[in-house]
Amino acid sequence: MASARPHRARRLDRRERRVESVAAAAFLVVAAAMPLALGSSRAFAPVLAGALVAVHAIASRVRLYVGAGYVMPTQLVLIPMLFLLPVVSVPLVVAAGLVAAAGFDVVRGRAHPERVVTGIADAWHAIGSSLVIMLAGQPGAGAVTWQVIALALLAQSGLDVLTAIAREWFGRRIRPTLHAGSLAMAPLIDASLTPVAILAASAAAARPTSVVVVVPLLGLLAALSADRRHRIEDAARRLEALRAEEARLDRAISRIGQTFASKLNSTALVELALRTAAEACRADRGRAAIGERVIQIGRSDKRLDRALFAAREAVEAQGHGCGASCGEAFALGHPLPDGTVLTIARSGEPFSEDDQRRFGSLVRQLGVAIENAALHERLQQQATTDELTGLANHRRFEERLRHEVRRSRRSGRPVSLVMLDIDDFKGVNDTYGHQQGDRVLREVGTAVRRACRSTDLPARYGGEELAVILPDTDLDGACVAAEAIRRAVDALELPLADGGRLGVTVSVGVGAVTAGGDAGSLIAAADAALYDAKRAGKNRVVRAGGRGRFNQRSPEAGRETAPAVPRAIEDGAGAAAAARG
Ligand code: GH3
Ligand code: MG
Ligand code: MG
Repeated sequence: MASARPHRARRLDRRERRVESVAAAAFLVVAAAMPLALGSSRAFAPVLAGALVAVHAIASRVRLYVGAGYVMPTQLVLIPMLFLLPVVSVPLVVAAGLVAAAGFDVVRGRAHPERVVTGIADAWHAIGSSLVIMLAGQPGAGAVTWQVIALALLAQSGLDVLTAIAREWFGRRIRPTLHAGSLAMAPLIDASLTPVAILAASAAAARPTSVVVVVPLLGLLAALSADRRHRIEDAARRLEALRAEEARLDRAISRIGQTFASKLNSTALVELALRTAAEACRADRGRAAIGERVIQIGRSDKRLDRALFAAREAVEAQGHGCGASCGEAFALGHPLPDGTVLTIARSGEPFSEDDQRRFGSLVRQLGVAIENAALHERLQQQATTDELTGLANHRRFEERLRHEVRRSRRSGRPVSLVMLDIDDFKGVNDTYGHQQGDRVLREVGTAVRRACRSTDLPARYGGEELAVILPDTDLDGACVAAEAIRRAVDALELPLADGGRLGVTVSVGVGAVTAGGDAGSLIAAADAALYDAKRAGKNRVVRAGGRGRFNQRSPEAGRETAPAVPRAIEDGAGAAAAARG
């Protein structure tokens, strides 16, 4: 009969192996004891037994999949065995058929030799029906009553279900409810095959070779079972594809998350778009050139790269998204509004229209995202930059100063502040006009920026007052930097409308964060030093606190008493002060 066994493609573990070995050994003991203890009136025909073993082996290779397991239509052979062979030998002959089928798989390398042991244990059911037929007096197929057949079926199914439950429970801790489907189906299939099997047995009683009549039926069942298996495998493959699709979607969603986190930088956006497009369209490589910058994803491959290049050329020639190929490499390209072309490529299979549509839509959305990013960057820039000087504005200055002071408090590293004010700037406005005043402010801003390190932050504090934050710089270092700034401004010679040139100076106050100090007190200290520099005669650097405050003077004595009006520099006359107007 059918052994109602769960499908088992894998190797047995230790526990299962033990349980299967015990089940097989117990079967062999019982099956071998039966002929010895009970004897038989029928003679054993080796050729017929061999033929039945072969047909049983064929039948046990046909698997009718039900529930979580399968059922084998071996009932078609078991019944003829019961009426043609000595009944006491039937369990061993059935086991031989099962072992032959398993051995065939083992020889072909499709099963582990342990499958032979489970094959023997699968023969338990045959003991049930054999005992019933024997107790009924071993009637022939033509003489058997339906009551005997029903009883034999019941004993066979009972034993089969019991051993199946026991083996699964002890071997794998699988509850009977989990394989109830195949457990219930096995007796039903056996019962429905029994009438045909009895007819085959009756025919074989007259002519033993007639037993092969069951073979075409087995063929039909095998074909149906193979078709069912293919359908199941097909569904499993589709499920697998759906899972892969789902995983791709997950990855795409996580990319969108990265986009949110990417601070809307256009290069990062293009790279994310390429990766997402490659994922969505199953491409192996992607490329985009933004100005001098080339963004590439995937492994470098000459053929794919040629296809990418061809796609870019095609897009540039036609002005819209299109595909190109190079042998077995296929590429898609699509332009951004600024003319940048994004391309993706894969080998083996051309891109579908769906791929083209998806890629085009992604690149269009990327275009919008890049425009937004540029706008965002511009607004960000505007919000933090002083328009006239191009330096950081007051807001950014305050934020950065607070940040640096907090950092300094945590790390113990110093931070200094330089504040500078253009000397006699009112005079510049009054003498040369407001526009010239703006020009001076701009040039002073540029000179200050150039004199700073990249880690410093020069800012317009307000009016004609500038400031520089110097992270990781102590008061001494900041005074050196301040002096360099003062000199840089002092060296400026700004062209005037009349061909002359204008000199400009700044007074500088320097402060540094002291223990427990905050941004406000740092500004106050630097501002006070700046005030001192003004009072001391301008065009000089004064440090906050310390000995007498006035500790960095302009080296030029003439500057000690700077004029209250701007200096117009006479050609070749150096720093001679000559006020105009
Ligand atoms: P001191 O050496 O004491 O600093 O003298 P000062 O003339 O520079 O001082 P004061 O603060 O009296 O004058 C500052 C002037 O700077 C007043 C204001 O009109 C001018 N100013 C402020 N912001 C701008 C600007 O953006 N452009 C121009 N052209 N002038 C400005
Ligand atoms: Mg001033
Ligand atoms: Mg001022």
